[in-house]
Amino acid sequence: MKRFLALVVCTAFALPVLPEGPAFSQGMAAGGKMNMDMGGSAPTGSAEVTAGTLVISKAYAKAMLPGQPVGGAYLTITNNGKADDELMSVSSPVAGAVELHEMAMQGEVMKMRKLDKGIAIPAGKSVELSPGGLHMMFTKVKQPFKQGETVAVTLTFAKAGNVEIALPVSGLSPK
Ligand SMILES: [Cu+2]
Repeated sequence: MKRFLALVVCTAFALPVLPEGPAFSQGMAAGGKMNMDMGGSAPTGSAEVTAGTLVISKAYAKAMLPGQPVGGAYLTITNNGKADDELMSVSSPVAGAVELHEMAMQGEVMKMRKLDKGIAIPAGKSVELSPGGLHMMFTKVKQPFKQGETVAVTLTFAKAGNVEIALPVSGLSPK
């Protein structure tokens, strides 16, 4: 049941149910197939923060459509230390909740799930949250994210503790 709910939330995020508009046809193909910005690099203006042995880079949030209650954000975490860390949770004053999600193609279908555990950040490794893969999902967003704004988030790590970062909001379809 929990997984089903998470799937519904993700679908709402991926398929904003809105009157037909230009943004609608851009991201989506018919049949619920997703055309996300696979392998794209982070938009310019993305944020970078150092916290102990962690470097957080390429951090940004995606602009949201009017009325869309769910938003996504991405970043890369590099662990230059000798000890593993873990991104345990994320919070933001502008969202009811921020969940850690995973997305992967299974054949032609994009499957999403909420991660019950955090995201491991192994020593000496980089972990990328990016469109089409791991991501942060903001739910119950009060005001849809607009390009040019920033979104404040607090990342909570097992070892590095709380790290605050302001995510610049990129355009709806950064290409
Ligand atoms: Cu999601």
